[in-house]
Amino acid sequence: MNSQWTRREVLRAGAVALGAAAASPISNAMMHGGASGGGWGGEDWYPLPVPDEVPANLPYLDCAPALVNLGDGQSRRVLAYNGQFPGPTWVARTGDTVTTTLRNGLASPTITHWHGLLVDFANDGGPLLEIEPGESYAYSFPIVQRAGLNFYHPHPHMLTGEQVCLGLAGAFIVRDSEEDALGLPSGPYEVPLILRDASFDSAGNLLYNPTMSGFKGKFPIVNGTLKPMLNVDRGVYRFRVLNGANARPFRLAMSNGMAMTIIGNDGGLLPSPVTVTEVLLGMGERLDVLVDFRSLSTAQSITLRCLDARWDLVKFVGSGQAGVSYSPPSVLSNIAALSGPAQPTRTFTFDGMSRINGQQYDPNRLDFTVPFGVTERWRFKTGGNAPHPVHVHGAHFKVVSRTGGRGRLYGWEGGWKDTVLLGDRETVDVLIRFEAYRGAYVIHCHQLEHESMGMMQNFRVV
Ligand SMILES: [Cu+2]
Repeated sequence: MNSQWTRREVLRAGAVALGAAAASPISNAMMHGGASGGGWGGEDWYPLPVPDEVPANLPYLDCAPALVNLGDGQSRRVLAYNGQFPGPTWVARTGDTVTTTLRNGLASPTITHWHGLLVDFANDGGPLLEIEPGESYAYSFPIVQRAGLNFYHPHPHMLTGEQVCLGLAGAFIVRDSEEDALGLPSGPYEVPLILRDASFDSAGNLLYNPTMSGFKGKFPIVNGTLKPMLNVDRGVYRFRVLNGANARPFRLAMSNGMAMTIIGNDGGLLPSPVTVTEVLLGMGERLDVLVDFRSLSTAQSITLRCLDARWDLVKFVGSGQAGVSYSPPSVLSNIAALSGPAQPTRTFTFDGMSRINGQQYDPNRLDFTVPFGVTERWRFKTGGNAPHPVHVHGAHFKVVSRTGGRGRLYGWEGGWKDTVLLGDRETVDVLIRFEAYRGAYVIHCHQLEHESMGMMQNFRVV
């Protein structure tokens, strides 16, 4: 074990805070539980910000400590992409070429992975490509997939959980003509909601203090703001929802029980809209959701909640202004069928908190090879310590069955996925075919403490 590994294990073993350089007393609301920490309700709400948008060609993507305001006016220390928390939202189209240079202004190795984007090994930002402090890494890749919401975040060996928790994460939106043709709500009526949780040290800075069940923050944060509120017009909104938490699934519902219409997930549009009153979103998963506020009267408010944490995530307040009407068509996208083997080609058991098929990740070990262009059936199983959101780099997949545990698939798990939630005692089968690139990729648990502790394997598409 070299000294770098030893240092990482030390980092991993204890709480990591970002120092007291920006010392400012934590607010009374925080110290006394406020509304965010203790359940429904609350007093102070702050405007929901929307991250800045950047194009495919961005000269630099800087990772560095920064001071940010989470809405309550305090200056708090985080790790940020280009000084922003969350990082800027990339917006690009199918066929565009993404170019940027990542610059590591952190005190530890990092690399940025484009979760959900189909890119070659050199651009995938996996743990084999990490760079040291002060180094940079040039990315250049075409967008070869359809529209959808993706997720960029660090992926260095054993440090992903810490760096994401301390603030490095952002959204990457791909658009295409198929999506354009639907005429979905846009402009102010299309709003990203990047969900996560957070804890703070005594100076109010972001704190990484995972426990045996992973990092569970005391407060929800949406788009980098505590207790955000959004004034909404009487119309339909399109929310692009990303679960950017380390270890917390969100069970989403509106406070008045109203329906939400899910039109897309990790891999873009669903075949057809799915109407729900609640939806469980695992770490790393995304949703494209329409919410109809046409019946919300002026100054009336409802919230988007996490039922499990008993948190109000975002408060929506009726503006009284007219918005847009929108009803999705019954067919959103013609998604080609994918047929494959009836029996599993490979089985992956997610064991304990740090192993797949009994082994912890070794960056120097190749765990398996996959033939290019061949449809395989992969089976994911676990004996416990779930939820394990299983994420595969290099291809999207179709979820075909879930047995044990919840014992069913959900409508929002249709279409194409890159992350699927594996619950206790569950067995989930997916059909997957690597047809974008040959090369080295990883499969891992997106409970980021599990990943950082070794619940990951290397494979090569050949
Ligand atoms: Cu896991």
